Amino acid sequence: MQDIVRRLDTCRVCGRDDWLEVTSFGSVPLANGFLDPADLPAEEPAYPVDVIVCRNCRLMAIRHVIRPDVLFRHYVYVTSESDQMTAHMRRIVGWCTRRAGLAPGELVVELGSNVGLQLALFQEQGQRVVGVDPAENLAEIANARGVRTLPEFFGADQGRRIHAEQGEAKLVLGRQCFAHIDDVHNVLDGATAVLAPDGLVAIEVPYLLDLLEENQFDTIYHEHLSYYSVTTLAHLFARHGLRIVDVERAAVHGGSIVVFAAREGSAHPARPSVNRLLSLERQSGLDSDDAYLAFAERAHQVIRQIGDLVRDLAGRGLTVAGYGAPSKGTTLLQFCELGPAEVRFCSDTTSLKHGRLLPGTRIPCRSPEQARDQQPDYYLLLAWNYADEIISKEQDFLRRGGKFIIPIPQPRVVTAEPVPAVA
Ligand code: JHZ
Ligand code: ZN
Repeated sequence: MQDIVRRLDTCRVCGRDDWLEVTSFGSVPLANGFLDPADLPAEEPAYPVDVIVCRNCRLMAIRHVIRPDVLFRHYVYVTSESDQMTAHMRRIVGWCTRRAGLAPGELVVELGSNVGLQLALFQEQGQRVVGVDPAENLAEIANARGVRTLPEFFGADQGRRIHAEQGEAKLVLGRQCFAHIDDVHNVLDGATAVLAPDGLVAIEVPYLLDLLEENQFDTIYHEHLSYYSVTTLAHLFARHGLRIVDVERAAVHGGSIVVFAAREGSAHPARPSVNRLLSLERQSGLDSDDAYLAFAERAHQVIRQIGDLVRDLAGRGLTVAGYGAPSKGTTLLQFCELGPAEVRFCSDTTSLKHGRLLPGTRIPCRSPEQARDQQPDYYLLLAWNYADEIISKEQDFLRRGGKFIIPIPQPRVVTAEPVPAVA
């Protein structure tokens, strides 16, 4: 059996080994390694979170790569059915349909398709779909809802097999999974094996520029192997005969990009968005070391500020709980060294997490119904990417005097809007 962790020595995009060592966030257990209180390990394995940047292609990455089956064969992250995510998934269908000229009966292949919510929307408008997702528990749910899903890691073999069985795909989509992939060349070989000559590859990743500018240090954990800019993706795609023809920015997951790529020789024209973002990245200094080093400094400062704020509140006898138990939240709590003494519990809507303890910190995770009986003075908003939606649905909590702490870009407290005085 292969070791659980490997060191990234050469860049997974360009193959060079000229790394800038940006920072280390220490060693922590895996962000989605929720624990069963009836079967607690004496010790949880912890792995370093060390951030590096390739000086050649500017890929930002973490040094320690966990074997993918350990992370993804059984997975607790289920695509959110929140209003924001549902609207985004509908927008994705519109963007892809227009750009790829998708007609009924044509094939859409999605990698990392989770429980099949995105593909179901393509199916609704008449496309044939195949999902590929290594999480056996999630593929089963997708198949049960009628979205054909192979419980596998997508790669060259899968691309060729789908092509042989289903013909060419007009669209190969990968939403929020590409940053999890170590052997990106194998995955792009799979994509080009099944892609129609005039088809499009659409990849959605969290945007490196947003991560750096918004101090999103908590999105750096073992599942996220790579942190991409358009510059680096263009470099990567070019190695596979693909060129980026368009980019959309989207607010999901704290700021993401959806990059559309076509075959070199195809007729898809490149839209102005591509050059616009490439120059924005240059202007923002992504091609220099400073942008990354300055981010690291800010990140450590924010980690200290969040820890101090929460410890101070808990020390004054106020109760604090986590709102959401996202991967980035379990990460944030670990980096800030906050445990059950400071954060009593986390409330989360995902049933797979209920009754479990958060990895590392061992803070209990409860359902929102259970949490309602013991509302804290402060909710630390760990699912900050859903801040607007959550704050608007938790107006009662705020009206009763409850407060939210939004941790990034800098921790700030949100209270109820003062009620305007009646004249
Ligand atoms: P959410 C996941 O990150 C993991 P996470 C993964 N590695 C990745 O790359 C990104 O997604 C894209 C809960 N919640 O979506 C549900 C509430 O409790 O930000 C979720 O557990 N109440 C694949 O895990 C969590 O918050 C609510 O009202 O950081 C949000 O997790 C809402 C809206 C959410 O993903
Ligand atoms: Zn590189």
